[in-house]
Amino acid sequence: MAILTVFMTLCLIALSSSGRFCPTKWSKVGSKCFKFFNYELSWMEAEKTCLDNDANLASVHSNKEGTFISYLIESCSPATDEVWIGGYTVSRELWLWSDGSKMIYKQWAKGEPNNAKGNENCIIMHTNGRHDWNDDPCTRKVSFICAKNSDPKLFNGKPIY
Ligand code: MAN
Ligand code: CA
Repeated sequence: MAILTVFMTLCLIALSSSGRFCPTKWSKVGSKCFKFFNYELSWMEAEKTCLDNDANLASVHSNKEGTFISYLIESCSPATDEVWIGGYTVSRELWLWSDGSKMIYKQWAKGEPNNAKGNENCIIMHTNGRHDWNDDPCTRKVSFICAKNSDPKLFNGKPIY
């Protein structure tokens, strides 16, 4: 019995470090784990909360990821219609992802990004049947979605020696 328990524990450790699973309360799509945080923070505070969870605000690289995030939020909180994702800019010439990945796929809503208030340097994603983006002031308090790699060996830019 004891041997079986040890074997099963080792097996579980091997499987979870192989990236087959996400931690409890995180949902897996492809190689990534997502978690919706159902309270409102500024973009910066939201990113800090993701970092505290070994994650970043979510980067979105495909229609599939956008649709999934929108669906996840809708099922957790139907009243939520926008969330922070990890997109931001410093110069307005270049949009960046806080996890360091390259922003190639873009899903701007019609007329966006418009920098309407002159300081719209962070990206919110509309939810509730949509998953298009708007640039908005980073100081706005909005709920948010964090993401991390399901395989800890691929963890967000952290070197492996
Ligand atoms: C508000 C803000 C802007 C956005 C417009 C779209 O003014 O959320 O960021 O561009 O609405 O109408
Ligand atoms: Ca805008």
